[in-house]
Formats: sequence, C-alpha cells, structure tokens
Amino acid sequence: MTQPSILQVGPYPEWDQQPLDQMFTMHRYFEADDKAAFLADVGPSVRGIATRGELGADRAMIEACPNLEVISVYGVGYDAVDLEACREYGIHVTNTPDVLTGDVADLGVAMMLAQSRGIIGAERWVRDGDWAQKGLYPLKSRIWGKRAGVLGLGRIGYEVAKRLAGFDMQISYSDIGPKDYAADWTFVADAVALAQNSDVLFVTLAASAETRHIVDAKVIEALGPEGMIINISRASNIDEDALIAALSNGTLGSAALDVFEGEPDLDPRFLDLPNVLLQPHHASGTVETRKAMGKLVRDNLAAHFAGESLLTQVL
Ligand code: 8YV
Repeated sequence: MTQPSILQVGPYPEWDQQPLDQMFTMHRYFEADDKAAFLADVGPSVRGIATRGELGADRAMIEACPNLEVISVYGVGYDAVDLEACREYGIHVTNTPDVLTGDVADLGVAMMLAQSRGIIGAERWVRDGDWAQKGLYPLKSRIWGKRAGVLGLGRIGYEVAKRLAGFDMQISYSDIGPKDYAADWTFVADAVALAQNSDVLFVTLAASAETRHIVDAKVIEALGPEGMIINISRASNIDEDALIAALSNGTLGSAALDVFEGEPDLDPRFLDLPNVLLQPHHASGTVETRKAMGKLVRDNLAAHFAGESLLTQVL
C-alpha cells in the first residue's frame, strides 16, 4: 500500500523527521526554491499537511492540494492556518495543546524576572569589566508582591498565574468571563482596566481576527512608565507600532517579547531599544516539549489515516 503524501511546511528535528519519513511520503515545501511550481507539482497527491506553529497553511496552499484531508499543526496556536478554507473543504485540523503549556509559562516568567532585575544587562556589566571599573550595577525595582495582569486565562495564562502566585503577586485576569478555577484572582473584563490594575501585563491569548491589536495604545498607556508587557502568545495581539512608540518615548517602562510581526525578520526599531528583551519565539523550545509536540503531530496524522479519532482536534 502506498504511504499517504504529506506536505511538510517547515523543518523538524531529526527525531521527528526520521519517523515521519518512515510513515509517510514527505514533500519538503520549505526546501523548494520555486514554491508555486513545487505546489503545482506535488499538490494533487497531498493528503495531509504538517506545519510549524508560525508557518501554517493559507488558502492558496490549501487550494493547491485538492485531495487534502488533514492539517496537523506543530503548535498550540493554529492562527496561521486558514480555518475558513478548511471548513469550506471539510479538512480536519489538529494542534499540540497541553504538552507545551508549562514550558511556555516558564519562559514568560523568566522573561519577567530577567527584565525586572536587569539580568541580561547585569551579566554584560560583569563580562565587560564595568563591575570593576564603574562599581555596582544600577538598582532595579523588585517584582515580588507587585500587581500582575494576565490577558487570556487559558491553559498557558493559568500556568503563568499559578507561577506568579508563588511570587506573592496580586493577580488579575481578563477573559471572555470569570473562570471558576480562578477564585483567588480578580476578574477584570476590560483590557484597559486590567492594564491600569497591573505592573506587569502578560499577553497569553490565542490569536484571532477578534484579538488583533487588543493591546493597543490605550492599554499600553494604562500600564504607564513603570509598566511592563510580556508577550508569549502572538505578535498580532499587540499593536507593534504603538508598543515601539511607547517604549521609545518612555510612556511604557519595558517589554519582553517572544513573538514579532514578520518574524524572524522583526521590525529593526526593536533592536535599538534598550528597554525591550527580545527572544526568538522559543517559549515551547525544550527537548521534552518539542519531542512531545512532534509525537502529537505524527499521532494525529496516523490516527486520521487509520480512520481513528483525532487526538487533539481543532476542526
Ligand atoms: C511554535 C507556537 O509552534 O505552540 C505554538 O503556538 O507558536 C510554538 O510552539 C514553535 O515555535 C514551533 O514552530
């Protein structure tokens, strides 16, 4: 029996590539020089697409694969897949929730600590000899006991809030409604009011057309010159122009970002700002999590082609 053909949108570690190559006929889209010609060539044979989180499947790709049955997303966020096109053509979609939650929350908290205590600058202070030449590193404000806002109390937001509670932070959150599992934390419906109530704002929302630029100039202004924004969700949740303006003119204190519009080619203005910590979209990037994500991508594809129920179905 011939193996199902899968369009592979981005690269995977060897521990995923090997089993995928054994189970399926993999077509490496990301290696093709002429993407349109590649799609025109292999598209008709393709029955599945395996994505990276941020490298998804748009309508043109989906329509170039008329026999497509399933898209297996390597990530919890499936905003890079055109769900409307999938609905239209009856294509199933799966993602990789839960397995990455703890690591994403860990990095978000690490980013907050690094920014608030100036850990990156302090390390440079030691390496560059400033400690010996200039003396002690400038003092920073403490983080424990401060007010944290969590915008989006889903799986990741909840794990962030749990960790922040360990720092005795006063926690507020916004979501579509109060959560019964968040009795110790304060629900604030409006994002501006949440920011007014927060010293640090964590953006942990699943991205969609509705959440685009939910963190806008007003939310940023409400955080104020001592405020900090941490984004471990998607760049589209924040108005980047407004963020860069506020970081430049000091109306926002600082930010720590794991995601960027147009990543990995981020807006070069970020590189000139001393008050932003930049991370290469690697909140889920531990060996353990990436192995679990890769396994889920394969297991969902295998389940689909075996006619079994999908493990983590979006559509
Ligand atoms: C990426 C992510 O998928 O889970 C998500 O939604 O954005 C990440 O885990 C990861 O960087 C692999 O592409």
